Amino acid sequence: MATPSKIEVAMQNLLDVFYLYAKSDKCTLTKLEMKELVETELKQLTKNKKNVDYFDKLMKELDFDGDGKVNFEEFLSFISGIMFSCNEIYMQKRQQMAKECKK
Ligand SMILES: [Ca+2]
Repeated sequence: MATPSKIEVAMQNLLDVFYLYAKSDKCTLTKLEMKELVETELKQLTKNKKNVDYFDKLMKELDFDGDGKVNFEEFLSFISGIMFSCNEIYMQKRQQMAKECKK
């Protein structure tokens, strides 16, 4: 069996994390499960956003179909948003490193 690529590993990890926390019905995250996932798996990115209002707002933003839970598609939308923010920070750091190399 071929060694999975980095992106295949990343995709598998996203699936594993989502279903690890989807405990109640095995296919969606309740607000409490989403809160647990964010606080455990994304603690560096959300360390200042642990209040209840943040999760209420987050759930409303993510719950596109209005069922009160986060399905995998909604979860990926959340991850995409975080990835866009990470990319901006990553690009700024790369530009800064490039400037420092030229000195
Ligand atoms: Ca939903």
